[in-house]
Amino acid sequence: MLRYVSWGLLSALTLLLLLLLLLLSPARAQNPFITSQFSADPSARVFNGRVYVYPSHDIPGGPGRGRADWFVMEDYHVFSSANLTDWTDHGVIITQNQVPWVQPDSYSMWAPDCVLRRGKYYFYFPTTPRDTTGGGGFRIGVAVADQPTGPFVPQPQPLAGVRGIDPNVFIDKDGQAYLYWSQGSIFGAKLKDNMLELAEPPRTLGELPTEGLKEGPFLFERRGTYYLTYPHVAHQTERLEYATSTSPLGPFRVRGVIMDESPTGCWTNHQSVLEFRNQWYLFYHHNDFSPEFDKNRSVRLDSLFFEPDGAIRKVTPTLRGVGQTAARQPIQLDRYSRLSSTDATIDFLDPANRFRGWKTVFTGPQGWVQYNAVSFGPARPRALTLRATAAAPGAAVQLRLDGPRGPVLARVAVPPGRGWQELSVPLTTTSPTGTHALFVAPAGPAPVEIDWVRFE
Ligand code: FUB
Repeated sequence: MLRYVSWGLLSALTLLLLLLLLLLSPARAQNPFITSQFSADPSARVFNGRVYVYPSHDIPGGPGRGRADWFVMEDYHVFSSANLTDWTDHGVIITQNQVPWVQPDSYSMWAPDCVLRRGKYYFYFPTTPRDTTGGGGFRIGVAVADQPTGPFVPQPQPLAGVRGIDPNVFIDKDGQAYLYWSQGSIFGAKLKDNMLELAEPPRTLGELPTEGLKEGPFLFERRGTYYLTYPHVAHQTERLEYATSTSPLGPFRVRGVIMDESPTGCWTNHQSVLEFRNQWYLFYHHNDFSPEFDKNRSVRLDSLFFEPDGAIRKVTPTLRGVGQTAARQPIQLDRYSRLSSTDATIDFLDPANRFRGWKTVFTGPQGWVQYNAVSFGPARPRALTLRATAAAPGAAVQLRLDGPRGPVLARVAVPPGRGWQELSVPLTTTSPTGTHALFVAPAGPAPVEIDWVRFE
């Protein structure tokens, strides 16, 4: 009897553990860094030494679910990471049909923000109200929690005196909090101490470009300079720009471009800027999982640097993202640092389920891919496993350390016609420690596709 009870208990515990693991499943590193769903408009914050990202959550529209050709967003998730590499999805924190003042079928939960003030987390979000007396359009609501992951309790009414989207809250060194938002232009006002009311009438931050849409304000302070960052349509689509001031509400001086327009035409971009462990980062979005429809976006992050005079150095978007990748985890070469311009391409692993990620395809002998900052640690690996597929005989792959002339780590033959295979080979005598780049190229005449490589 006891044996049955223990088995029953054990199975229940195992199920619980599996459910927990599923809920807290880490996303993959590199860009985009959330790979289980669409995500946009990332507001990144450090709370208690951990990075939290509050993005919008794009979903595909359809009958009874918003407009198929527009942004469709019904809820918000929060994600967190201790190292900017492994991300945990903490699940839904606010849903459109659980906020009293929100039109429950509006699917317009746009770009949010969250700040910590005296032990409480204040989550600001823009969406469509039920009550449109006094004018239509977006209102901004607040929900309050004791933890960064919630549960968040929404206020019964949206913020009085505020109409628009893309709320951002900045708390200055003296404790004064400011709310910024947009509606064509960018507005700002002091918040009362309760974080739930404006302390003064809003003002337009008027020294910004007058032509072209501006939205998505995000303000931060560094060494006494207040940086107001914002997407702006200067030409065709949004690019990220910034202006600086010596005070949170200006006057601002336009300083330049942080990130150029998307090379592939994603119309929106939306940023936040964060310092974490003495390095600055730019969080932004692109439409990686949905190249043909730019209203299903994905959040990314890259390092950001300042010039000696305080100017922001323009950020070039990368797939590699930030940080080191552990050699003993699958290394996604398709999030490369460099890719040859001939005989190599990146494609979805499964076009029917793009969230399964990408593969590197070598179509000819000139192809190669380089992946930087792989961390081997102090213990030397002995073997390499490669997940690959080849259709024709003669396919093989060679891995080198550091670059095209670096020492060869392994050569792996890929047997044809067997679909995706995990192939393990011992490493050559050059088995590395420390941090290195990997350089991977075909070593045979036949085309070959690689999902990932991993060291053991
Ligand atoms: O995500 C919906 C809207 O697109 C945001 O509110 C804007 O900033 C733009 O990213």
